[in-house]
Amino acid sequence: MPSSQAEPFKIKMVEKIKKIPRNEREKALERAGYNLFALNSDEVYIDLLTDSGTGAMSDEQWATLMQGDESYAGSRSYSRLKETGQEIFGHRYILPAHQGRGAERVLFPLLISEGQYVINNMHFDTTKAHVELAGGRAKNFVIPEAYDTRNYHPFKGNFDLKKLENFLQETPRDKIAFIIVTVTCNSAGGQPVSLDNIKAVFKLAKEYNLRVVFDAARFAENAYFIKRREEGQSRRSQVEIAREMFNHADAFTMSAKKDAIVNIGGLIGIKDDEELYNQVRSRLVPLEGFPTYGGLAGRDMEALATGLREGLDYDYLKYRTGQVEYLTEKLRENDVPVQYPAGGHAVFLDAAEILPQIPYHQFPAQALANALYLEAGVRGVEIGSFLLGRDPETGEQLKSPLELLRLAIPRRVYTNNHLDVVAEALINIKEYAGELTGLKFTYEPEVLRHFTARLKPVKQD
Ligand code: P70
Repeated sequence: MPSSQAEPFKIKMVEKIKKIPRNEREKALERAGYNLFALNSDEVYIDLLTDSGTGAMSDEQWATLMQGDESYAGSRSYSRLKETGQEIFGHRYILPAHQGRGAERVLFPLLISEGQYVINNMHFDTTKAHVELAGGRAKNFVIPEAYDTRNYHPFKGNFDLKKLENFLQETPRDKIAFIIVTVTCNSAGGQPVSLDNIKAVFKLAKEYNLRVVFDAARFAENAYFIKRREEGQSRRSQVEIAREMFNHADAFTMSAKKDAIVNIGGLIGIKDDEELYNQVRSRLVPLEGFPTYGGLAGRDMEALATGLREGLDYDYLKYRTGQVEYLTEKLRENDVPVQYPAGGHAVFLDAAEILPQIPYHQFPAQALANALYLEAGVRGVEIGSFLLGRDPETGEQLKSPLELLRLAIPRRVYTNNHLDVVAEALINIKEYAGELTGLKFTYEPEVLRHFTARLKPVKQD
């Protein structure tokens, strides 16, 4: 964000943060088994672990919170959420869920039979887990440019349409469950999908009689990028663009903890398929709750309805994406390799380039995450081979095509001064990057190891 542009808000309430001394950070990291998920938040100075549920609500959201209708059935707050959702997304059926993965757990098993493929530009890890839990096989079709961090492409979240079409041609229809479009594409670096690409995927899906489901956590950031980067879209509003995006989806699941700027919440949308809606509603009851609350308090639904609109505000989106761009450009100016161009919610550092001496099976991005914590008390998250895990059949460590350290920026929480601290720390680390070493397991759980594994630096043998 250029310095001439200030935040489109003023601050009414603050939360104290503190940087503990370096020797305490060293002790904390060792105690955490070199896994930043195990740190206490008080041990973190600037927390860029995730942009999920970590945003700052507005005064308006806090005000609507007081109006929550906590009725079990027929809550007024649900009606307001439903009407807001219908208006924004143009989908007839809108149901609440406690968060994104709750929505996935309700919808996916209805659409997947054992052994069927689920196609995505790039699955996010919990989404992949729910596809697999429902018996599906996750396949990614993102364009190859997504894996080339150095070179510009305006829509690195796009599907490789040729590859997708070939796959659809070669694979019997009954072997494919449906197509997911993740907007923006988190694992590729918060990279957007163009409207043209969304339309082409939808058209192909219809030719092959397949449903399209959006994984819509960061839909507003995607709409804004379409406005800014796609030819012929600059004069349209992000609201209009979002509406057109969702017109090319049969359904969506959404973690509202991102672009709807709430601390908890999720949604399921179904465009017009009444039969699917009835099935979803029936499953919602035992899994999430009665359809007019879906695992949320009435007040949560109020904040969510208000947040959906705020997340689509032009000034807000300009500031939001501008802040991510600010850190990205600052790092690029100092030759710190990052996914380029900037994505919507996070800066992704190319750890394979920064730490070429660390092989993938010693997790270069985790080593960089630890170095950043020690240097400045900043917490990021590894998105690479540590997250990817092992081949379920051979037990071999898989090699991720990218070894990224993600620094996710919570919404409306940190100022650019905080981001300057982050940039400075990374520029310092560059000076001694050659001395950093990889990590190995001291405890490796079988499922979702990323969250609870314990590690130690290889040099400590
Ligand atoms: C993140 C969080 C969640 C997510 C998502 C997409 C595209 C569904 C979900 C699930 C998760 C996370 C990762 C690392 C550290 C902390 C948290 N993404 N689809 O930060 O939604 O969390 O509400 O169940 O990105 O990217 P939910």
